[in-house]
Amino acid sequence: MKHSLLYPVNSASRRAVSLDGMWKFQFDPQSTGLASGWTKGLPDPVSMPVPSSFCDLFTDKDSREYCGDFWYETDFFVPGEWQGSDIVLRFGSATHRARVFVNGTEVASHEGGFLPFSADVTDVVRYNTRNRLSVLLNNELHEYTLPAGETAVLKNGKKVAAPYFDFYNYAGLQRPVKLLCLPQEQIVDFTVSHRLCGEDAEVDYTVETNGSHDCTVEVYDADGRPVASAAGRAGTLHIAGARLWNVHAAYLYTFVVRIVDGGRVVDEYSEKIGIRTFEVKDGHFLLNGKPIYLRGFGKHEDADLRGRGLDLVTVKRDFECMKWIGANCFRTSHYPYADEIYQMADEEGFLIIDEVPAVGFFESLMNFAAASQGNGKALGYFEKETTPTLLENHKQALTEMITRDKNHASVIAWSILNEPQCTSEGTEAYFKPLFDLARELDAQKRPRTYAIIMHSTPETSRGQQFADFISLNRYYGWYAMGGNSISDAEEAFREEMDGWNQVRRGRPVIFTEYGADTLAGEHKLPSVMWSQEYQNEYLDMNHRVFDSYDFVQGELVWNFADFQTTEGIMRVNGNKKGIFTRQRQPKDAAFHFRARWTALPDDYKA
Ligand code: GCB
Repeated sequence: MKHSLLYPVNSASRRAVSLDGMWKFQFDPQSTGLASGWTKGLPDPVSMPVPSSFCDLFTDKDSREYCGDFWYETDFFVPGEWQGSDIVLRFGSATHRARVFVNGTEVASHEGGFLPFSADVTDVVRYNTRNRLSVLLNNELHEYTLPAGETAVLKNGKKVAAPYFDFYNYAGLQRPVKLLCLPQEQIVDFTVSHRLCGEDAEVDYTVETNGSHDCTVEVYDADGRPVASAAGRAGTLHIAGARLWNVHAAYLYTFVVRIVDGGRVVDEYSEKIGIRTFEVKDGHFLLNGKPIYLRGFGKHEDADLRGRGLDLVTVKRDFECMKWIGANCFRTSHYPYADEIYQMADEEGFLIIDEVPAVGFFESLMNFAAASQGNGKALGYFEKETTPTLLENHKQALTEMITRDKNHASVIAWSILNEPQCTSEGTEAYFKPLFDLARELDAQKRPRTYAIIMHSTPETSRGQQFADFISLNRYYGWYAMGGNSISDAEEAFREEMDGWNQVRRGRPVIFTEYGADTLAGEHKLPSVMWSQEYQNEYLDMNHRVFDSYDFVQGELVWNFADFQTTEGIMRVNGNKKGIFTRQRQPKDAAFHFRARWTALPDDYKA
């Protein structure tokens, strides 16, 4: 049976219990735990909070940098009154891959560290008593996994992660874990797409179940008043005088989906959904038919101590900072974020470009930097022996992301890769099936894009033809022609933009990255690179270029906040391109952006 990616809810027929808290944890460097019976109990565990990355909690370097197999363990109670129902464990994610055991029996495995999966444990749990849950995780990187990298072995025998990407390889149970009790006949999936008809809206829906009984859907407004209903597994809901979901003015309806057997409710699931349309038309993004200029950030799930662990305090602060600065959009660079972040974006009226963890697809080591310098290394990535495996993993992650996120009003586009090698022969054969798959899976037919690296130009990119809008990562004035050469940078930038205008075929262009590393507190007059003053000069130059091309329809600066990376000569304890510090306090540039973004009209360049 297809595993449901529906968000866990409590309802007349469903129970969801959080298993978050302090678990047990142990490294397994020789990968002998399974054979040694660790599913019967970890021999020498330490305590470990869930959700969190494990890395930054330790005080020794070997533990922080640990790469290989590691175990989490807890126990959970299953009430006797749940007998006869389906008992399911739901992991918000497990990075990067996991095998799950209950009372010693393997119940699930999953590849990919940024999307949910579940395990049906009905046949292995014991009722009215505690059950042991053991999870064997692994955080190694390979050239055929998402994200991509290598696993090296030091002379002392320890494995180390060598990411092909510029963020720390945080791992662990980084998102909530839940125990679910579901009816045997259950709703597996629910999908909506919207049409506006004058003052009204029509919502086409489909319900997928694992049984044969009929379904109903009811829609309630924010005050709990019923506004529409329909019966059947597919149909159309007519909402008279619909209140539309909008940027910074979100409005959410509650959709209640039921499986019914005569008058009996077999299963009930509910979801808050905003009604809106989004499309690319005549060189513009149209939200509910009106032009919208995108402004905001590339982000990371990244914070002190918890690493990539979901932390609602950080999530709340991030949204407050984004509202304060006048942003309306962010990209989930470079992986799908926790469910709860999309729910918050739905509530707050933010637009999301949702990105699958396809990052590091370049043939070189510190590849995001090497590649942008065109340093002569072989660049082909999609012509390898491992490419078919990579493509299968990529399709799986894309399918899971779209299945999970398709009903969010906040999600306006799919980003299918970040900075892939896209100039060599294998590009078309690799890209086409993925772009086709995204179109096929998404009932709302959201536009598809991918973030194009500096090295791929209008003349050389073989991938851009597939994108519904063009997304550029550009660092003129930072990685190229920085500091006193910034006037050359501007000239070269404009030349490239003229080139994109030649090939864009009416499509809008946005910047999914531009930015300059800046140390909070570093000042210098006149400016030098890394100072607050240079960050502002760099931004002024970039914005001058954006403002002079009408086809530029969005600017997402890199990055919302400083974030952790692997140590090395390119980074000072992390990437410092944040407009906010890692502690979410403003650098000077934050005030610069606030002045610009709060003054730009929503329909700038309409
Ligand atoms: C990029 C990458 C991003 C890096 C950024 C940088 O092009 O997409 O992951 O962090 O550049 O700061 O170099």
